[in-house]
Amino acid sequence: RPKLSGPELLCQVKEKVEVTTLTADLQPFSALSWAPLLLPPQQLTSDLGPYKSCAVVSSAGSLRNSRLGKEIDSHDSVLRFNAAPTSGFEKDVGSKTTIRLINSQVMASDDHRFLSSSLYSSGVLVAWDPAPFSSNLGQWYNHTDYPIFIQYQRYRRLHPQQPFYILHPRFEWQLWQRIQDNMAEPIQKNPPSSGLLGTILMMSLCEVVHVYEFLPSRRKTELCHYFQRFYDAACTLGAYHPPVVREKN
Ligand code: NCC
Repeated sequence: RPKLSGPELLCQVKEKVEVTTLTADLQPFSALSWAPLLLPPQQLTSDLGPYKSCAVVSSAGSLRNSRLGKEIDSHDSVLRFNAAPTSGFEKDVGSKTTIRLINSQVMASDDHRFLSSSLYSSGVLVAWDPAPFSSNLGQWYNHTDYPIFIQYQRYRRLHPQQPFYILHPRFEWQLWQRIQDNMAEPIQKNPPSSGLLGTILMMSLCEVVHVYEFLPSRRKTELCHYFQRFYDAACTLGAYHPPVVREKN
């Protein structure tokens, strides 16, 4: 099977992967009492951007002592992930947060205090849940990995003014398919990481996207996250999350 070069693969992703979010008119949501009130009427891509320049800030430990904060903040739009903080780390990661992409585990776990922590209250929120491959929205709705919809409803009622989108699982699996089609051997049906989802999301909103430390640079370290004293090379190389190795390759 012909392998695509990096630039060819990026062009193919842009052409074939559609960044879609849930809207109130979709089945089964249109028939649920809460959804028309709380889900956005429009797609994220019609509400946000276009931006000239964007930064995608991975949570990698190699951002620590990078002094990239000013450069990151000079972008028109900055995307961050999960519980990654800026407070106390401004020199290295900047302070601007335009979009925060969170997985459903963050929304559901008590440790993250998702409903009350101020970490989540600035910028636009975008959430995703690892939906089963080839399930329809109704099947996924009844069997989410973590209780994304319960937490979404709670959060929206507490913060009705903050824009908050949920990625359509079709986006996860279309992106997974691009990775699979570029590999010789079959890979596990696990959705891509937040890092890759966020990068492709920004490619649909921005003219230029700069991605910080998603691919290990000369700063590579065993420190897992820039904000925690936890060391494990597997964080960067992807041993916990097998598709991460593939998406980084
Ligand atoms: O660690 P995580 O990812 O929140 O990191 C966000 C994105 O940054 C990139 N990254 C991170 C660390 C590192 N050393 N190198 C990196 O390139 C990755 O692209 C990553 O996606 C996730 O993808 O959502 C993930 O979430 C965590 C965890 O759920 C949250 O941090 C909340 O605690 C997952 N960790 C575990 O389940 C233990 C992680 O596997 C994937």
